[in-house]
Amino acid sequence: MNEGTSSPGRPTAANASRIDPPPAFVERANVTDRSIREGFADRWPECWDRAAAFLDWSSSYDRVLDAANGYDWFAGGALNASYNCVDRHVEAGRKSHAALKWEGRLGETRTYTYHDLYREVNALAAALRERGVEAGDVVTTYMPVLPELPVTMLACARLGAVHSVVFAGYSADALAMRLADTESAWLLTCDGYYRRGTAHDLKRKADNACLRAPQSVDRIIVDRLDDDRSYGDNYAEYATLLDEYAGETVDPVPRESSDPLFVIYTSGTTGRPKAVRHATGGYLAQVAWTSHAVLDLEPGDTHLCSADVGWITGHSYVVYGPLALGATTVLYEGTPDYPERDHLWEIVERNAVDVFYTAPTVIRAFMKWGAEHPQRHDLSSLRLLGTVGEPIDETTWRWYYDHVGNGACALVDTWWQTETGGIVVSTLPGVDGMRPGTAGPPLPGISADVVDACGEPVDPGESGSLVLTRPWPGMALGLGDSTGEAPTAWRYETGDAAAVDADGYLRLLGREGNALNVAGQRLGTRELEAAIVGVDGVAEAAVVGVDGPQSDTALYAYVTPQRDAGSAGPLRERVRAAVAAAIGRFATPDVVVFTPDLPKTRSGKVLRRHLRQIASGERVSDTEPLRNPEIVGELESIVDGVS
Ligand code: 6R9
Repeated sequence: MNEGTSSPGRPTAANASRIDPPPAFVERANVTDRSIREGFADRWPECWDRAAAFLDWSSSYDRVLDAANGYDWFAGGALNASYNCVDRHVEAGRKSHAALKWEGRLGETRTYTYHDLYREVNALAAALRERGVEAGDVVTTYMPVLPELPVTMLACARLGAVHSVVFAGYSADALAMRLADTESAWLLTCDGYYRRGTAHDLKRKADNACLRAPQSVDRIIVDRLDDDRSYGDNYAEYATLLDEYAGETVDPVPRESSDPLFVIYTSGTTGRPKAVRHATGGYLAQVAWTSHAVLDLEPGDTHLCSADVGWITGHSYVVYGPLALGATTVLYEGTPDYPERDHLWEIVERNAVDVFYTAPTVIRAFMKWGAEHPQRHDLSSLRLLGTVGEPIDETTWRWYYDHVGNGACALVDTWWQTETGGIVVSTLPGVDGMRPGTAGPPLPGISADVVDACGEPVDPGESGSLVLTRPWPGMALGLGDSTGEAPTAWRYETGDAAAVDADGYLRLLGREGNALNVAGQRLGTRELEAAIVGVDGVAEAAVVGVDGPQSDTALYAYVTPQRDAGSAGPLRERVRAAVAAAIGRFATPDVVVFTPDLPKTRSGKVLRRHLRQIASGERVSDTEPLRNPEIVGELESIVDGVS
């Protein structure tokens, strides 16, 4: 555990030196015009025309933003996301260009040209149509990062159906909740997947989830494992369907700009994950434009984003952004240290990757393993490095810049959320200087403020809450309680703490309140706590995350057992198993601390701040708000004993 009060996950240096973008990068960057910011600022919302111009519309829109009835971006326009990500590149003569390159966990590789992608998306869309899928229906997927996953997303989009991608690491319970909540009557899954060379059964979890769903679920299964299992009558085989429908085509169904493209679940403020819906036109425009302006992608580039497709980062920057631009996206199924700690660098070298996008937690792991791993490879194809998911500290930033980028790449620290759809805070790499540990200004067209508890902007350098004060195209449907408000009154509270420096760069300071960032993914403490409190023998629970010096957030679960709970060992295992079952193994607490009570205010609120300080070995100075201050000393000695 980390000691003392420093928190390496948080940037501290407000005035870290600026690094100019490498001249060789600027020379060929997509965006180099410094006036772009003014152009956007004066012409909001019309400035977002530039983003929509990256798409082909089957009917052009009449208004950039219609604020009369919620916030309707590119109102009156119609388009199809599958057409934009596939057909138009084929029509433009890029049939034989690589669209997807898949790097499997057992070292397998598969390449899909845009023409291959076109054929498979069409065949699957024909099969889904035959199985009753229509525009507006929700189709669920539950599989690891296989090429079949983006193919399914694009086949749904072609039909105007809404996809709901469920991360394969989630439990049967988590899948069942999502199936029921969306009333989804189709599921595409696979038999299992490999982790560190060992096969894991996914079909069993999918079966369990379907049993629990109130509706009947039509199932299609991808054969991933090397075994002879038969799947039974409930499943159609993906490969068989592709053969059956080979050569069939499905006309892309035009969608209104505000029709949903997909639904994705994220941690909200309550114990239950919340459904976030993204609109076809605004979302696709935002991810295409940011892929161009921030990730600097262009047709012919090879992009590797290490995120799982099941998270929003995978939706936006593994699938939709790069494919909308006609680039090559590398789908990475693996784990960075399997079979070797240079696995990712080997992939970068072999595919001559131009742009690499990952999370600080991954970079910190690389840093721990040592610079010799990237050094062993020729990474000179890289031109831009990106990071997302949590604050990146200056040390990690510099390591990434020096040892992966060899001091010659542009580096973007991109801040955004499931709700924002795409990047909203970042430097423009061909225009702005980089400042390690500081994400950058809001992108042109985005307005942000850092405010105090009364909603007043704080002084430069002071920390406060980050709010976005104008809508943007990639915003989730219905965000910020939009109905009826004039655009000037609209605001969206991001739930992140931040400070804005004198030059307008934002320093992100982590989540406020009850959300946690684990391995770059957002989890609500309430979701974890709800799972723990459901365990027989548990009276109460509170979960906090603590940043380790080099590694991920460590999860501490403070648990008050019931009087007749039995011995601690088995209860601890039941707590861990309950979290694994409700959410997934990746969310299992690192440390379970049993305590007779939790620190509480007089009104009974659990003070997680105190629990965080105790877990990180800091002194708890401020016991004034506590109803039970004596618990602090007791907890300090218990935690000392277990961590
Ligand atoms: C894209 C994604 C969103 C939360 C967000 C914030 C954290 C993301 C960050 C960052 C500091 C960055 N976050 N990018 N914090 N610097 N560059 O991660 O979406 O899973 O919804 O998480 O992640 O706390 O509020 P999501």
